[in-house]
Amino acid sequence: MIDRRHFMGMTTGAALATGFTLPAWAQAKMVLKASDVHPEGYPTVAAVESLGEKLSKATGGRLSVQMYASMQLGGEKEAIEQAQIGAIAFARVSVGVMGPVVDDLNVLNLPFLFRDTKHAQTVLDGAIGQELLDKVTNHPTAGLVGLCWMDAGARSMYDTKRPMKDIGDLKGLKVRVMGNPMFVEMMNALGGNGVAMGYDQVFTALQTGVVDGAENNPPSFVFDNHYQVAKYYTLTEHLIVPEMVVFSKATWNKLSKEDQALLVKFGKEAQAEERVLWNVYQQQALDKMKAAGIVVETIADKKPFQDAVKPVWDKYGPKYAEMIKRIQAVQ
Ligand code: GTR
Repeated sequence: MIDRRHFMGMTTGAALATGFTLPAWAQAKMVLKASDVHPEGYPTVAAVESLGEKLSKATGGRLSVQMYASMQLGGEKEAIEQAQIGAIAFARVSVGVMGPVVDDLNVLNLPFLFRDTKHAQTVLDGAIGQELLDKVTNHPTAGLVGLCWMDAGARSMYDTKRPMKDIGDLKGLKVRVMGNPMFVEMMNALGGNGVAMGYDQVFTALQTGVVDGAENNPPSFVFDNHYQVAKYYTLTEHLIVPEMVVFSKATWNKLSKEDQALLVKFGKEAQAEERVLWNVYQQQALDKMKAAGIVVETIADKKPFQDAVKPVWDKYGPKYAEMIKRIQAVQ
């Protein structure tokens, strides 16, 4: 039986300093802020909001989630930084931008690593997925907890200039990539000019001609409105980059073990929920592209693209050789 008087007047900070975890009834209300670059209704946003509702319910409203969608708090680099200092709790970001923070994740950013999206899902749902989440949590300086994965399909090229029928059509195009040197090198190896830039700047850059194109999955292309300025979409499917929900370690350490366990549980559920929503959104995006008259090119033979990115594999592959082998072995 816990004696309430024992905890009376003890601040959360004091309790932590003495190694105590305050019982649930004595813990302060917390509004956990979450950031996502995508708008309301997008699968990742909806899944984190659903996690928040469950958390509120399970804690009688003591813990809740406030979602800041549509880049209200900036791009993904900003979200990661805000989570690191504890200004926000949840950052839903791409592994593309997490790679430079937690090097072990960069293996997932190798072009054409996964055979298809199903392969990526099986890897992330299994032991490797958990191991890589733990790499985030146990990283000595990242200041983040790897909570769960989110699907993001496959990324393809799009541009404002011309239909891309084969790899030669990429020549000379300035193509925006995520802020990670690996992607700049990938784009240059493919014949384009890779320009790294935050997601929050992409629409304007396409509109003003700062870049000629970008690459992303159909839902991002459509629901973040890039399709209004880039009319040519080419199914290169060169990257299957998963996404993550990372949680601020500064905030995590203020939570009781019970609350942390709730977050882990609801995180896993959010991962599954997002996948279902993703499939629906992916189809909606393709339908919307068609209705908007977007020229969609399919690439029958991806081999020239796969061959072209060999320098990226030569440079980064050896470092991740063991993990690559394990990933490739997953059926
Ligand atoms: C989207 C992804 C975002 C962001 C964006 C980008 O597919 O959902 O997290 O990484 O791509 O290209 O920056």
